[in-house]
Amino acid sequence: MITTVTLNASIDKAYVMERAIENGTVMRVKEVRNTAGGKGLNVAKVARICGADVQATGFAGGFNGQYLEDLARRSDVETRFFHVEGETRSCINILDPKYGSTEYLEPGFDVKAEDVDRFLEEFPSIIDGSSVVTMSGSAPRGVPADIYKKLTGIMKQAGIKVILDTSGSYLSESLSGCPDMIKPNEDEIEALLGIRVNGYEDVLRSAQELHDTYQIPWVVISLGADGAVLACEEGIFHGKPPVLTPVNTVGCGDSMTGAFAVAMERKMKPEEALGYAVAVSAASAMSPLTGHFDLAVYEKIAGDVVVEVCG
Ligand code: TA6
Repeated sequence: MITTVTLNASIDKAYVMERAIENGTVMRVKEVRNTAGGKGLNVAKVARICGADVQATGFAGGFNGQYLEDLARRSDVETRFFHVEGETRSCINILDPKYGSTEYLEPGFDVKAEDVDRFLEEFPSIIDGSSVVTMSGSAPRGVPADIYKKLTGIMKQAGIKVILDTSGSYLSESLSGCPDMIKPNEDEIEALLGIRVNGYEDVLRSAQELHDTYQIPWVVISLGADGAVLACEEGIFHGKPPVLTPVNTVGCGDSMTGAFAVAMERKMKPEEALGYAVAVSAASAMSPLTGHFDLAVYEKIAGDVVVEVCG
């Protein structure tokens, strides 16, 4: 079973607009799509479509929290959220013909120190039976920056594989906990290493440096339409999808994380895992729904994904 951790879960609301948004005016939304969101829920939904057994945990609250869990269960994802005071946030993704996707991410509720402590106490039983745990996205106010490092320590003790996809101090404070995989994007690499990433060679060098410095087995750098680079013990690989015209790229990084979790659970070799994750992520870009892909679209794309040896 794969468990996904979403400390700052969200009701993701996609607004499909008839025409370009005009600030300062009244805009009528053509279609609203509500999905269980927050990066970890997108990871969970995609891992489920890949065929894994999945449960989602994290913090949720209020009526929105109940709605979030109901939405997750409608995607066949079991839920074991830790309920706190306050209402689970919403994240708005406005899709319009001129600007594409514009996201408004609410900060979420405040979490009390005692709730963080109780979640840590319950965490070993929550993840019991999991082979892989993913931890994704931001954390609500009140959650300490080293939370992911603490959670990683619990999982390492239980012999469970850990995939971490976050940013800022939540990422930098967690690397010494040595997760099995991280998936920073180029901006997160620059913040982590204090450098400018100018071009492909810098991406390869940064991935290798993070792998060597922190002994993280799989360092994945997502490159959007150019796929992703993976630095690991076996070398550096680049997985490239075919050229596509995306429908909705929000959550594609989360889809990649979900596919890597499935690949890890199925004990795929690095190159196979990279090709699989790049194909799933590309297929999710062809879906109007966040954290979703069509298996038939994946089948069409998978054969055209190229995995190159870079080093
Ligand atoms: O990656 C897309 C997304 O998961 C959206 O669906 C929205 O939930 C947002 O990211 C949340 O990001 P955060 O970093 O605040 O967890």
